[in-house]
Amino acid sequence: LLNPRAGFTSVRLCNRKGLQYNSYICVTNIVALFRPLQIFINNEWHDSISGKKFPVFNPATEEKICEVEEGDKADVDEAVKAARKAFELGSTWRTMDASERGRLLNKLADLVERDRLILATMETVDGGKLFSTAYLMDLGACIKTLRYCAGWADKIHGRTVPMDGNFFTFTRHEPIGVCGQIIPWNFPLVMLIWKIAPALCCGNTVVVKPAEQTPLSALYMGSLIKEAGFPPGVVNIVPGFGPTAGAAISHHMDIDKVAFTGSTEVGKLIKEAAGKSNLKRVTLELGGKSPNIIFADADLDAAVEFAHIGLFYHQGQCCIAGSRIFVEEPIYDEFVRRSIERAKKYTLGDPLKPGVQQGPQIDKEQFKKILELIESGKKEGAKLECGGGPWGDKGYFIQPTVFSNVTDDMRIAKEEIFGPVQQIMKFKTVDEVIKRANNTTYGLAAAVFTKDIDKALTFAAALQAGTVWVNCYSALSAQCPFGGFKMSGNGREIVAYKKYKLIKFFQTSKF
Ligand SMILES: *[C@@H]1O[C@H](CO)[C@@H](O)[C@H](O)[C@H]1NC(C)=O
Ligand SMILES: *[C@@H]1O[C@H](CO)[C@@H](O)[C@H](O)[C@H]1NC(C)=O
Ligand SMILES: CC(=O)N[C@H]1CO[C@H](CO)[C@@H](O)[C@@H]1O
Repeated sequence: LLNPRAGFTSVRLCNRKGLQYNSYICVTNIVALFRPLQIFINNEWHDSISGKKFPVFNPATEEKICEVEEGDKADVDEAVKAARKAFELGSTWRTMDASERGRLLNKLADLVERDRLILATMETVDGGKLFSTAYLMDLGACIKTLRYCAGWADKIHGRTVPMDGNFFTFTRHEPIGVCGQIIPWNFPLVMLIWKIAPALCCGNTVVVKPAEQTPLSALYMGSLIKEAGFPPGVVNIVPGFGPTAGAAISHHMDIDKVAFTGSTEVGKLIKEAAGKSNLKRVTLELGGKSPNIIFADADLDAAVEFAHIGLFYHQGQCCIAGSRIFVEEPIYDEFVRRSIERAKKYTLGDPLKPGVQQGPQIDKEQFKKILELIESGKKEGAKLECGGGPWGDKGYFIQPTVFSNVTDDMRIAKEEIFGPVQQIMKFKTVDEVIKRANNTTYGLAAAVFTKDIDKALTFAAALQAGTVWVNCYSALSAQCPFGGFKMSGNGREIVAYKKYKLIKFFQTSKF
């Protein structure tokens, strides 16, 4: 793949411990990396039944990278058939030792590690993610999550229950069955692994639909899954669109569980489809408008930096983005001043290039939506401190933007922006800020910055969110389940995909 005649760029990466990686990325011959481009069913590559394909674009250049086979209902049906067959009692997968499932997941982790450079390059070219972030953070998280779940495979234990009467009861933990998994475009590979690894470690089979914006790394994973030695049909990957392939998965009568990461609007459609079809189990990880509360006694340098990263990471395209920053009155002006200074430091550009700190938004639709919300902020009376418009003459770049003087009723304080746009609000009392922080339909994450442990614990209890960070933001790891409250979804990611039955024995005598 690394053809020496093609143009290379040398990239030096540094992680927080100062370790350096020297890597070479082929930039002119990049399209050659993107193989295969078909639907993956039964460990084989297929064209779409309809004959349709769809284009995939590089958001930094707006250029078409390649075309991918477009799966819809007919292809999902084939994938489900393969997954069902692989899940049958007596199949290779069902009779495999649990420790062997763990070994396969570890083998897959090894292959992802081997091809880390290729996968990180795909995430960058296809999804606009900074190469250094993709290589270190995204691929790092993928490998760790695969290994974490590999370790779980042979440690899925049940319980014994001291039931009244002459009964002995134990639980038998089993895989759920065929699982449909619908992946978002903001973390294409991490979200894919977060979904397939906890399903596979328990012995489920899966039908995965990557986002139409970012299907390439998922398809590459298909080739690694086959190489690792997973039996045919255990993992099936159907690239396509939400209203066709995604809807086919959520309505399918032979899918036992659907897991989705994406918007609250689509999450509602999926839950409805599950209800109207076979009442399949549903796990949803949806939008957020997470509050980040900064008290005057906080370490100001740390609070400014975490609030900044908590919002601007990956161009603001994170469901956990801390997009409502409440700052206590005495430090408000200083916090705003430092936040503007921080946001102005960016170098925007092609995310493959070394030194670039901010890449493009994913596509034109998101780009336009973000600019429209920025306009609404200006109109509704927020103070635009910096940024506020597009950047460059091609690609979907938006200047890092900071709004101060934001009030709770403004659209930028209520709607998920999913872009590099920071909202800073002022508060005076503890009671007031708890009410305001919770006054949203979302409940994904929240943070509080204070040196007062009593305040920290009060907020940890009062904030309605699936994760509450204290004096930090965005801390995530394979060991911690992830998910939200309220309209940010239900269920948790990186938890075993299993169900259990109670098995009750009658004993004629009691001891
Ligand atoms: C802040 O907003 C209020 C109205 O919400 C307005 O009266 C005031 O002038 C604004 N201040 C600044 C500095 O923009
Ligand atoms: C909640 O927000 C709405 C506007 O979105 C506002 O009318 C209401 O007063 C707020 N409630 C509290 C307790 O802040
Ligand atoms: C909208 C909402 O959920 N508001 C809640 C926020 O938190 C306070 C205090 O915990 C509740 O009383 C509100 O109902």
